[in-house]
Parts: sequence; C-alpha cells; structure tokens
Amino acid sequence: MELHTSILILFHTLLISHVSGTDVLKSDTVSLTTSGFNSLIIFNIGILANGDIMYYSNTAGSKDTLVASNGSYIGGSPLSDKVRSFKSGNNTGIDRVEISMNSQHVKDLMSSPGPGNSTTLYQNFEALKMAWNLDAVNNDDESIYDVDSTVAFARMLGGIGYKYTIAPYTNTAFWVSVKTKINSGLDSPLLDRVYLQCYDGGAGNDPKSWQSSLGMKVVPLVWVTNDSKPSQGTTAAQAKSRFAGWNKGAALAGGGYWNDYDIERMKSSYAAYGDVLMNVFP
Ligand SMILES: *[C@@H]1O[C@H](CO)[C@@H](O)[C@H](O)[C@H]1NC(C)=O
Ligand SMILES: *[C@@H]1O[C@H](CO)[C@@H](O)[C@H](O)[C@H]1NC(C)=O
Ligand SMILES: *[C@@H]1O[C@H](CO)[C@@H](O)[C@H](O)[C@H]1NC(C)=O
Ligand SMILES: CC(=O)N[C@H]1CO[C@H](CO)[C@@H](O)[C@@H]1O
Repeated sequence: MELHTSILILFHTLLISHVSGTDVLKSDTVSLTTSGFNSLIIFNIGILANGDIMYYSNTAGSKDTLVASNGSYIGGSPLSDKVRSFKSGNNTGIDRVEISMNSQHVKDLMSSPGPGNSTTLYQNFEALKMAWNLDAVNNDDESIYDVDSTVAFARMLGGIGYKYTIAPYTNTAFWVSVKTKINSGLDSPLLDRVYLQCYDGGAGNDPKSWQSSLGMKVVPLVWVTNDSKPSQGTTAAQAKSRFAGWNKGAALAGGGYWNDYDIERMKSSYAAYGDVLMNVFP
C-alpha cells in the first residue's frame, strides 16, 4: 500500500492491437491518450531475417509496413507523427510508449552478426526509437524461449537506451531466468516491467505467485469485452473487482488491458476502463 501511494509507478497500460481491425493510424487516439492510461504498447512489431523491422497489420485498408531497414527509419511521417503524438499530444496522459514483438529471428541474429552497434539490427532499433520516440521494447515470446539470445538482445536494446519489458502468459522458469540474467549487476533494472497475461492461455495466472517467483511486482492484464471469445471478456466493473482483489492479496505495480481494438469494436468506453485503473491504483 505504502509503495503505491509513495512512488506513483502506477502506470496503466493499454495494448494497442491491430490484429484484426485497428492500427494506430485508425485507433481513436484522442480517447486512448486522455482516459487515464499512462502507458501504451503498440502490438505486432516483428524482426525479419535480415534485421529489418516490420509493423504488421491485418487491417482492412492497412498494410504491413516496413518501418526500419538498413539502419534507417523508413515508416513514413504520418506513422511517426501519430506515434510521437501519443506523448506530445493535447492533454495526453501518456508518458511511456512501448513496442511489442515476439522473438522471431532473434536467436539467429544474436548468433550472427551478433548484438554489436555496427549491425543493421542495432541501427534499425536505434532509428525506430528516435523516429517514434519510444521508451521500451516488450517481449511477447510465446514459443521460442531461448534464454541466452533473449538476454543478449535485451542488453543490446538497453545499450540503445530502451527499457525492456516482458508479457508472459506461461513458462515461469524461462522468465525468471531471463529476468535474473538481464538485471544482474545493474543498479537500475533494464527489465523494469512485467505485463502478466491473465486471460485466455494465461487465464489461471495468479499475479501474487508470479511476483514471488520473479522477485518483482507485475502488472496483470485482462481482456476487455470481446465478441470473439466472450468468455474471456471483462467489463470495466469486472476488471475493477479483479484488479482490486489481486491488489489486496499482494500490492501490484498497476493494471492494464488487452486491447484497444475490442474497446472500439464493442463500443465500450475507454474512460470506464481507464477510471478503473485510476481508482484501484491511485
Ligand atoms: C545501406 O546503407 C549503407 C550506408 O548508408 C549504404 O552504403 C548501402 O548502400 C545501403 N544498402 C542498401 C541495400 O540500401
Ligand atoms: C492540439 O490542438 C490544436 C488546437 O485545437 C490542434 O490544432 C492540434 O492538431 C492538436 N494536436 C494534436 C496532436 O492533436
Ligand atoms: C560501438 O561499440 C564499440 C565496441 O564495443 C565501442 O568501442 C564504440 O564506442 C561503440 N560506438 C558507439 C557509437 O556507440
Ligand atoms: C472481435 C475480435 O475478434 N477481437 C479480438 C479479440 O481478441 C483476440 C485475441 O486477442 C483477437 O484475435 C480478436 O481479433
């Protein structure tokens, strides 16, 4: 309790998804920056075999966009202006923007050419950070789980100036190992946030038990009302009761939602979901 009121790391998180309908150029970005959320994660960035970076979209009217190639940002200014506006726009409450990716090609690229600052991969991430004014890279690995390359990649990103976060739903042992190695010997942790999936495959997750395994506080995520898997949907009122219950059992670092697309598709209220976080994590 004391931790919460004294240090205000009570960030709220909203995952921006365009998995099946919304990309950041199409989201209601006025609502999502002014509804009480203070962190945004842009979902579905990917690394190609040559180290280039893609922003994936399945959105009608949108296309996959190569955003960094050969060490330069090439995603265009409408996209960079939009992403930068999350933190700089009128009345925005957002002070942190992250990109989320899986671990595709990370192992190969860490093995050759490695994490050095003269590589295309390094320079692409450096260029993307600058163009989008990014704060962190989120690892949403759900299949590869290679400890050494994950740690090398995180350290590379830390060298560029990113913070590093994870979004586990399972495989606690992998994430404990990664967290311990990445933060080992650092005064200020590079891996500074854990967004724990508490829906779908992670529906049974107990934030308290993950906190105890990882030795750090986590931010549980619930899935907003959704018509593709209604049983996983969580109304604002239900989210409030879940976050409050978990937070009572063991103080959390905050709370968050997957995902904005469903809020808009279901005509739910950003403000209602944001209010829950401001209420439970003041
Ligand atoms: C990549 O960038 C380097 C340095 O700017 C340049 O010399 C080279 O031609 C570029 N390669 C491609 C394939 O664009
Ligand atoms: C901020 O408000 C001004 C005045 O209404 C408007 O011209 C500008 O486009 C807005 N900026 C953003 C990023 O929304
Ligand atoms: C790149 O890495 C080398 C070797 O670690 C280091 O000496 C050099 O200062 C780095 N350069 C930049 C621009 O960070
Ligand atoms: C309407 C819909 O399909 N919404 C999304 C619900 O969430 C799942 C998983 O995150 C997405 O795949 C769906 O697109």
